[in-house]
Formats: sequence, C-alpha cells, structure tokens
Amino acid sequence: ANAQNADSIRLNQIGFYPNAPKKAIILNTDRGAFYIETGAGKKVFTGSVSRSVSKAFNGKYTGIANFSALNTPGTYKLVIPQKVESYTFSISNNALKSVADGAIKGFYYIRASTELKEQYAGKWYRAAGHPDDKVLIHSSAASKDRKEGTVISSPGGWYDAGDYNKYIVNSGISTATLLSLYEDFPAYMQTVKLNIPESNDKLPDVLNEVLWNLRWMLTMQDPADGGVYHKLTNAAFDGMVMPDQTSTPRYVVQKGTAATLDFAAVMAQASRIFAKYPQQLPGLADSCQKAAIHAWEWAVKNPTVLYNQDKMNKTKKPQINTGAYGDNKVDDEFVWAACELLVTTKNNIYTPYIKLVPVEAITVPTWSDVRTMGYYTLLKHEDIVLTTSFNELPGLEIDFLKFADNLVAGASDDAYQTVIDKSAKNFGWGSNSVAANQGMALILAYKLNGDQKYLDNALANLDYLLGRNGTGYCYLTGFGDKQVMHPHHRPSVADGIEEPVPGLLAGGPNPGMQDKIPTASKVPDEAYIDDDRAYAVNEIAINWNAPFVYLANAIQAIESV
Ligand code: 9MR
Repeated sequence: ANAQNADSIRLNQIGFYPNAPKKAIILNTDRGAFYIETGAGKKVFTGSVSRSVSKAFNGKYTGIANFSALNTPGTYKLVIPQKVESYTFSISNNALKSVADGAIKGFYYIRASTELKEQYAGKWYRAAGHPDDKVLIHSSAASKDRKEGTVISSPGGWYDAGDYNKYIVNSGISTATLLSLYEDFPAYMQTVKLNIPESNDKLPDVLNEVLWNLRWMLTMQDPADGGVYHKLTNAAFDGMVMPDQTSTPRYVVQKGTAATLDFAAVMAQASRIFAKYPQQLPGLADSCQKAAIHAWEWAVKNPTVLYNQDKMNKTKKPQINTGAYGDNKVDDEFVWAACELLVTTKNNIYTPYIKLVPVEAITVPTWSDVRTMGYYTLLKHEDIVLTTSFNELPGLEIDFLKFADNLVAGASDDAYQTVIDKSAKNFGWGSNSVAANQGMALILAYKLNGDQKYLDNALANLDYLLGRNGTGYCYLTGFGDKQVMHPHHRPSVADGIEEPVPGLLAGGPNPGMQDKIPTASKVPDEAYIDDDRAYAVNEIAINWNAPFVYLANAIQAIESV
C-alpha cells in the first residue's frame, strides 16, 4: 500500500493495549470486510466496517472498523481487501510507553538557561541561551526594594512555546498538570526514567523536570510583598534562531492577580508533594507553602490587577509585544488557589473562596480558565476535605460526574468516535490541548467511580492525537507515520537538523488563521498545515504538552496492568 492509501485509514499510529478498545476510521468506505494481518500476511482477525451515525465536519460519513476483540500482542496492519492497507501498529502492554515518556522528555528539550548535552539530548544537543541572571524590572507596583529598573536574577524554567519567553500564567497550569500526574499515579511515575541530568538522584524524573520550572517560578515572586510578575520576556519576539544567538534585554513585567493566584495554587500543590521528600529537598516544601500563602495574601489585597498589555504600552517603555496571556476574569483563579491552599494547609480561611458553579458552567481547563483544576484537587483529596469546613463535596462529585457524562454523550455516534470531534467549538487555537484536557477530566472521572466509559473515551482522545483524526497526522513530534516535521518552534527551525525536536505536541486544527497562513482546509478538524510559519495551528506550547503528558502516562499506567 502506498502512503496516500494508508492515509485513508485513520488510526492511532503507535499502538493499542490488549484489553482496551481498538478502532480505525476508514475514509471512502463504510461497508464490507476488513482484516487484521501480521507482517507476514497472516489474517488474525476479520470484521466488518460499519457506517458512522453522524457525518464528519466535512459532510461525509466514515467507516468504523472495530477490532477491540483482538487482544494478542503483536505487530499488525489493517487491510481493506483490494483497496488499502494501514500503517503498521502494535498491540502490547507497553503500547504507548514511548509516547508517554517522550512527551515528558519534551520538557527537558525546552529548558531555558542551560545547555543540552548530547548525552541527554542526542542530536538535538545545543548551547545555553537566555541565562536570565540579569533581568530588568520593566513595570510594576514597586515594593520597598523593587523599583522599575531594578535588576533581578530569574534563571531556568521552560520556554513557553515556539518562542523564548516565560509566562507565569501559562506555567501555572502546565506545572500543576505535571504535578497532578505524579500525585494521581505515584507508583507508576516512580518507575519512569527519562535520561535527564538529574536521573540518578532519588526523585522521580517527572518531579525532577517539574523542579526545573518550579525553581524559576519561585524567583518571579517579589519577596517584599508576595506579588508575582506576569512574565519574563524580551520586548519583542526573538527571530527564528537558536537560544544562544539571542542577546536583547529581558524584563519581568507587572505583578498581577492572575499570575499571583496561579503561582499560589502551584506552590501549594508542590508543597504537599515535595513534603514527601524531606531528605532530598530539605526546606523546599516549607518554602513553597510560605510562597503560596504570601502570594495569596497579595491577591486578596489586590484582587483586580489585570494584565492589559495594550494599556501598559501607552505609558511604559519599552513597549512589550510578546504573548499577553491577558485574562480579565480571575474568579476561577481564586477558586483554584483556594482549593490548593485548603487541601495543603487545612486552614479553613480559604473555604469561603471556593465557589461551586452549575453543571453547565463546569469547564475543561485552559490557561485562562482554571476553576476545574481546583475541583480536581478537592475530589481527589476527599479524606482531607472532609476534615475542613468545606461541606459541599458530595454535590461537587455528583456535578462533576454529570459534567463528564455530558462530555462523553454522543461520542460513539461521531464520525471519529471521539469526544473532541463532537463540537466545532473545540477547534480553536491549541485544539489539541482541548482533546488532552478532556482526556484528563475523564481520567479523573474514571478514578472517582471506575466507570469504563470515561476511560475508553479518554483513550479515544489519545487515539485522536496519535492519528485517528481529520488530518491523519500524529501530532506529537518524533512519533507516528505521518509526522509533524515543521512545528513553529525556534530550535526545530534553526538547528539544521531535519527532524524537529521530539516529544512536542503541535497546537492542532484551528480554522482561525490568526497567522494568515492558509490551512489545508477550513473544516474545523481539518484546518491544519505542517508549516513552521503557521503558529496558530503548528506551534508547540507547555500547556499543550502537559495535558498530553498527563493523558498518555495515565493511560499507560492504567492499561498496562
Ligand atoms: O495559547 C494561547 C491562545 O489561547 C491565545 O488565543 C493566543 C493569542 O493570544 O496565544 C496563545 O499563547 C501563545 C502565547 O501568547 C505566546 N507564546 C506562544 C503561545 C502559543 O501560541
């Protein structure tokens, strides 16, 4: 079969777990037999293609090939007689282990302020850039020793995305998501080794990776008053060059309520997790808790300091024209921070800030909408929450499960059999993170009551990201048969190496065309192009990688046993 043919069978291009659902979506055929064959051409399974109940966004029905009943480990392809053969895939207990590990390792590759040694980075080794040890305070309410123009040191952290800046709001949800992965699957995550510089210490590698960013985040707090700067950035985006080729001044910009509350939430969560490692990390848990409380106190005193870049640029020099991450609603950040602080400190002063919303207002988290992150934490620390003054846990659990039911309702009618493909509204900037975050919400629902439909739909969204989708791309760089080769990611563009830096999730289909680069199609789930100029569909970002990491590792932890 040629590649074009194989592209008409849309399936997870990596692999399937023996006892989990296995589906492929067939374009151009919705009836007739299909076979699963070994590499040697031996038929091991026969099934029949059935037509999807609903049409895809492109107006066509699809064919569904369900081979869930095949559970013998091996390497196979799917064959439609006389027509087409799929890419090769595996059935194995470790089906997605490489993807799960690789996506965490992606964070290592985007570390700021450090060289990447060949020993860890392979052919993507590179020199250090952006030391960030002399950063200017650009603009902010001054505290006693922090006037504008003061120089501070704020090294480390991950680059946010294809650009080289570091933004607290987006670091917040990303770091918390990785911390949650450890918190929710500690036994499995202790086994995950990533060949990073810290791999020989006694901490799980996912926490080693988190620490690279957490230590940077700590430097973004004004020690005098507890407020946290919104971002650390150049005035304008760097060119498409390697990190060590940049030299423009770096600034920390404006303490703000959203950044300060996101910081408080992450530090509170980090505190209870790192408290389990007093030998390896003496004092860290205490420092994180103090930082969280100090930040919270600043936010309570400054509840409406919103980041408005356009307004700031009217009075402050230099103008700052990098990512804004402006969020004009911070009620959700208050809920999230209060939930984390309540669970970590058990101090009831936070309870009044924990507001519940009707089921229809519960949302899948994004960088600007983090209320549900707080709910996750309450729901998984029932034992602690029951000892506090927060007494609405039973109602929250019922509502959260209804929200999860609404997410999965109708997914099996859908042309791609996934939650993400149910609604065109899911296809905005960073749509792949919507798929991943939906998956994360469903994993938590599954952990709450064990209902298989949540787990199966979480896995289906992961299948989506790995190829069972409207474009046929496997969206994690370095993996799959139809690979993303040209992400909007400066090192991947500038390093002279053909293959992009691996383990990074492309933003995904988005018909918005904010970058003015025409996508291959305008259909919601097909509006994508593998072009490094197309930052609205093909950038990479920490808040997209993090839920992918969560979902892939959670699935590997659950399905491999
Ligand atoms: O992910 C962000 C998306 O939700 C916004 O619509 C978009 C425009 O404001 O910005 C995205 O975030 C970008 C950030 O501003 C700068 N670094 C790259 C991020 C991903 O494109």
